[in-house]
Amino acid sequence: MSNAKTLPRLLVLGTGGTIAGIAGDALRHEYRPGQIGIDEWLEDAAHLGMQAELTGKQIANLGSEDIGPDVWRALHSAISDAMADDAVDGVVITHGTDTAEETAFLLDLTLPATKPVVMVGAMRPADAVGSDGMRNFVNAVRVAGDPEASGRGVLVVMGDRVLAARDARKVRTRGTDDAFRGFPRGSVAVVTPAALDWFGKPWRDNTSARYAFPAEFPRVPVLYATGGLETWTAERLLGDDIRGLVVAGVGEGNLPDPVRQLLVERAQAGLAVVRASRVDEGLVDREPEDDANRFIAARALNPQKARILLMVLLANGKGAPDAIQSAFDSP
Ligand code: DAS
Repeated sequence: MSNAKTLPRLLVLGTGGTIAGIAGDALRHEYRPGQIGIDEWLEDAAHLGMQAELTGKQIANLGSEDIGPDVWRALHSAISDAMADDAVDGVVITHGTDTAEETAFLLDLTLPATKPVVMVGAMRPADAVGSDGMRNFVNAVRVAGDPEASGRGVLVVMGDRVLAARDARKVRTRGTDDAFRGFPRGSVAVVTPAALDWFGKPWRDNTSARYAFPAEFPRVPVLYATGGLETWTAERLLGDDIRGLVVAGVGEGNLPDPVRQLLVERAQAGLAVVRASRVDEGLVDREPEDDANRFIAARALNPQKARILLMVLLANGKGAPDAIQSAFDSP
């Protein structure tokens, strides 16, 4: 991190999303994500007087619903280089909100925590009435420029809140100040363009990544449980080529018994099965039958982030239930 006299030097990686989107008119008739390039964005931001030196790099310009392994890999590579570059003090990633929690968590698992990495998005396009993107971006720059932001893994800045990647969730499809929440831990800081207040000390000291970035992402589908769920739905997912399965269970990760029995057979034959919950703030703890069933409890991770963690674990050769469970247990 540069000393107090010089401005922090931040790499800004653009991937698209609504923050780089345009509405076309106040009624959002022609809304399209990923229309503004990162260099244009930084030019628009230059007059705001942010206390940082910003360098842009366009990684992609997509709605985040279209972001997957290719963009994840490009982001991971660019941030890994930045982590090793003494001329870079921190990284900001502009990203769509729809899958921000998945990208942020994947990077949190596969990067060292030695420099600030801050993801930021927007709920309204840049030209919409009441657009939130530039405020969120200025907040993200303030966070990424603070040495205190190191040692916290990847952070997500939305709506004046700073969330840890493991906790961050998009909880509303509309609205700007409460679209993202942290679960089970709430905000780890509050931020405005004028002030940044941390709650508590950094919690990560790993100078190297906890897991290697997957060379290939194993196939891990999510089975969404509903009332009256029948086994045929699960059977469609249980192809021979899948390595794991995440259940978005009803309640605390529950399933109709015939479906549960089908998954028990596959789990006992070696498939990694994680019980998560479709309930928004749903904690899923181990139950006595999990040992015999060879199931794993997702604890505080929602289904989409449980899938990210399970893919990373399987790609890193951690397929035994107890190794998987301890990774889900440790924040
Ligand atoms: N267009 C969606 C996305 O890119 C929404 C957004 O960014 O807010 O995630």
